[in-house]
Amino acid sequence: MSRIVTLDEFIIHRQKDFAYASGELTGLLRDIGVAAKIVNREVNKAGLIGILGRADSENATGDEVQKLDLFANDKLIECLRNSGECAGIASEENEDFIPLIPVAGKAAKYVVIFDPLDGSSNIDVNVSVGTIFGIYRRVSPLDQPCQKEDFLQKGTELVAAGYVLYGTSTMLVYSTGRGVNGFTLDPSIGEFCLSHRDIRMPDRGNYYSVNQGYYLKFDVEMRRYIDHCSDLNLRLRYIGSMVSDVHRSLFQGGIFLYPNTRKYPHGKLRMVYECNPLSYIVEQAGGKAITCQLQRILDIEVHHLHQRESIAIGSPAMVDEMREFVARYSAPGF
Ligand code: P6P
Repeated sequence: MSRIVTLDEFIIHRQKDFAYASGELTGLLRDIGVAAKIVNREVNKAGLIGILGRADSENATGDEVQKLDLFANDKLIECLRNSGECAGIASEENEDFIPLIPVAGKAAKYVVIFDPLDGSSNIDVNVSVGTIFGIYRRVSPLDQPCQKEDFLQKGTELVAAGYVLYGTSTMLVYSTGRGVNGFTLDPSIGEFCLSHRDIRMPDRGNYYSVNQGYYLKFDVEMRRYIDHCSDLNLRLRYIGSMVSDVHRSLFQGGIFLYPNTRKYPHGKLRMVYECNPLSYIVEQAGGKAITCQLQRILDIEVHHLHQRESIAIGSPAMVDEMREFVARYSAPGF
């Protein structure tokens, strides 16, 4: 049996990958790990302590906010505020970004974006949800409060991204640009332990993931590709939590689609704290992530915090095949 490698130990060991690393990113990743453990504790007993149910509010993008969303948001902000390595935060739950006061006068180099609890409509029915995060190096002057442009960088500028999946077990999966590694929380010792080293996404899989209920609202080329998946007898799996559906594809192969519709002409999912961080991880694991208009997600210019985009993300051979369908059926005459 191989020895336990904790997340902290792994992060510190991997710091040597960065020639000029001085520990800030290491500290930030460890702080996010702590916040994940705190959120996990509440997610796992949400049904017991009355934090299920709606908080009677809507978030920045109009989704109904569940109490656990607010709890997760508050805990992540609290951990990052005290970190000393984070200059500011942008969250799905907050309309604008949140500049953080320097701790002990130290000018933090990084900003953090997150969706504190993705898929929160699943909370009340005990289906998996997740936290998605990304870390950018600031582009604004370090001796001033962070600015909006720090958060509107392209996905290619991410220095790290990851997610925590609160499922049958709690896993933290992250990348700092040198591959993807997964850590499973061992509640008996309260540590995330290395469980999936150097994750590689299968070239293709037997699953496709899309909200079939919107089928008639998709463009014809997307309907043709979805028909093709059905013709191949692929299995439809759709959890209603992007991080859960992408996590399955990461391990078993597959493709997740959220095409544009009349209700969401640019797609529903948010670039900053859903599409970019998950696309960063998927590409690091050998997968692909493009819009339904065939642009690479990570190359897209981001103009506002809650910018939406269509997405097709997953196994490279399946994303390539979807690209061919879109190119073929979106040509004039179809
Ligand atoms: P729909 C959750 O609200 C989310 O942002 C993603 O996690 C999920 O994949 C999608 O929206 C579900 O949206 O319209 O299918 O309910």
